[in-house]
Amino acid sequence: MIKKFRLGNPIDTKAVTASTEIEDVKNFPLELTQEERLVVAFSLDNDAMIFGLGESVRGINKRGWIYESWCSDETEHTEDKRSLYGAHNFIVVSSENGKFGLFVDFAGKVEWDLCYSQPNEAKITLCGSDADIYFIDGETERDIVKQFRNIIGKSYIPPFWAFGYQQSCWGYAKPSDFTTVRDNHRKNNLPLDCIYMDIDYMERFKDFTVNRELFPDFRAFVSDMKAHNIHLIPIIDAGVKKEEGYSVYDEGHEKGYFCKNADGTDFECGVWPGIVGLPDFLNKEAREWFGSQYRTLIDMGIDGFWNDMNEPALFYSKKGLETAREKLRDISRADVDIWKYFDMRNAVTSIQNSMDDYSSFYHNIDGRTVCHKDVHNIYGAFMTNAAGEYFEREYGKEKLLIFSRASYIGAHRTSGIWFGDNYSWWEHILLNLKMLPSVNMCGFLYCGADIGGFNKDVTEDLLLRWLALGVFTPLMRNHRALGTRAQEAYRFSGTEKFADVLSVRYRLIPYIYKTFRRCSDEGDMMFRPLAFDYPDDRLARETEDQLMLGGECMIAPVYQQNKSGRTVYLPEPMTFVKLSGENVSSQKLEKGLHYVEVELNEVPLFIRQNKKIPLASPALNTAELDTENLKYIG
Ligand code: MIG
Repeated sequence: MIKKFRLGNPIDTKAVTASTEIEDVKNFPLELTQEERLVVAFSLDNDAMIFGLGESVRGINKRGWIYESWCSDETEHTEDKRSLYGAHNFIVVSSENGKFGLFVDFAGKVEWDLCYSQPNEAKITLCGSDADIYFIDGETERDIVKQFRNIIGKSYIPPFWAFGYQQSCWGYAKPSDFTTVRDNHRKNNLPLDCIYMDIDYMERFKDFTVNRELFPDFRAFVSDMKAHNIHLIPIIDAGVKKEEGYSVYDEGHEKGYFCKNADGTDFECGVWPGIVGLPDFLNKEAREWFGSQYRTLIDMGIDGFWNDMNEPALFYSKKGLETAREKLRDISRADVDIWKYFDMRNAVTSIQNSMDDYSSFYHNIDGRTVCHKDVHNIYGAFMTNAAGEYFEREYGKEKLLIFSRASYIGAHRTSGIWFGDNYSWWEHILLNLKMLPSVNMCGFLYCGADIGGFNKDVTEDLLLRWLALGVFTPLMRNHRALGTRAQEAYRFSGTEKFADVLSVRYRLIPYIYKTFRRCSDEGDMMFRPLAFDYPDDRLARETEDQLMLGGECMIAPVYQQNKSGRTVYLPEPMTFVKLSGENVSSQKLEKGLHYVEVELNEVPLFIRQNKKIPLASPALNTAELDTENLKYIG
């Protein structure tokens, strides 16, 4: 049962597609304070657990921390943080006394104090007084999620080839960087379907342009890659470079499609291209205009994109920069003591992604002027919807790949997400795992983390262990930052080990794809906490490093260095399978705790009693994958 409550006059976030009757606020089942800020509060038993909040740090059980829904270009995903790139305002509370779901449909900032200030109290504070709040009653966690998914519409399904293995790196620039990656994968029997183009392919970081010095004939280059079954996936950033004669900028400026200052002039800020205008994706006309720009690249043969910097990330605004310079000028006139030194440092660093800036520019939503800070959390989602809606309209469903860094619920219908700038840290394998069920709850099915880690230096064993989790995630992309240690699968001594793990992905694609489609259709989760399937089993409920996958499997990757295996908890008897290249070994295990050994070139998988899953023969890309002749294991 879903109950919808409307407080004030909320902005349409486009999260919910179903029309639900609005209930009298007097019947709201939790404590609700309606002042300048809406506050929802409830108390929890000692045993109660809280699931959800999509892309966030910390555990599968969210209890015991304070989170903020505020799309952020967060460079360090450590447990002290409160926000990451997405704003996913949905939780499920589960205790012996009952279970319910709560969705706060609100475009501004939301603070989730989940037993942080008080051990048994949850307090959700909205930075505003206009919102739709949904309360969902249900028997099980999974059923509550299904009801929620039912009102937000079906999840995006990418093209089939997007389930192949993908290689990315900030820094691939010239054609030979891409052909080298392609050829080295082939030469070493390493499968591959996509190579990403980061900002380096553009002309002076201008969206929808290609650097002609690097790519004199881009169309021919794209088609040559296609002939080798490789899809090139360029990045698109939110900001449009201010440059006279650059048609996208000129048109956006003339038609008034950029976000505005209070005085009606374009708000200007600095990102990779230098000074940019921020397209007003909340303005329908501007949104459609931006969406149609992707055509330039599609006409050259491109069939996939990733949208970046759309929280939006701001390095500085013109005003912020001026204030910083003034402060520095003042400081430079005085003697510098240690406090002045800190002031000096802060003067520069504090202007990035600053609340002052987010509070100072405006959108035009159907003629109504709205301050950015009140709609911040839907900005990136609307950018991606602009693209996704255009693609579907012009090219049909399941034709183009699109995923985004920033997101809000609703964007799950038009795109996927990736989890942003993680580190080459072992603990980030685990964080990757924990986010999967939470984002699935919110409808984001096509998702994954930067495998191997984005920031800092990878090691061979870290990458292999991470890939052994990545073989199960719909988006399986190895990506890293400029200047970090190279991490393509052919860069290490044990290339065959990588071939063993990557071929497991291709063997599993028919199963993963089918499960994915079913979950999109039925509003189900592909990855679930063990707690959802074994609600009466305390050990299962508290398990934070294993997940249920589809209706048949459980996964439990090794995520620590120098381990020959790991301890795993089986809530029921299962078949323990190790997959490696062509090899499959299996062993029946009883319910309970086990230590299982897993080599670096093996992918561990657990199949439930009386269940079977299909395996294909290994292939070097999805085009060559035989999806008909399958062998069943279990
Ligand atoms: O400020 O385009 O998360 O994947 O490689 C960094 C360069 C901008 C952030 C993305 C990352 C991408 C990088 N971008």
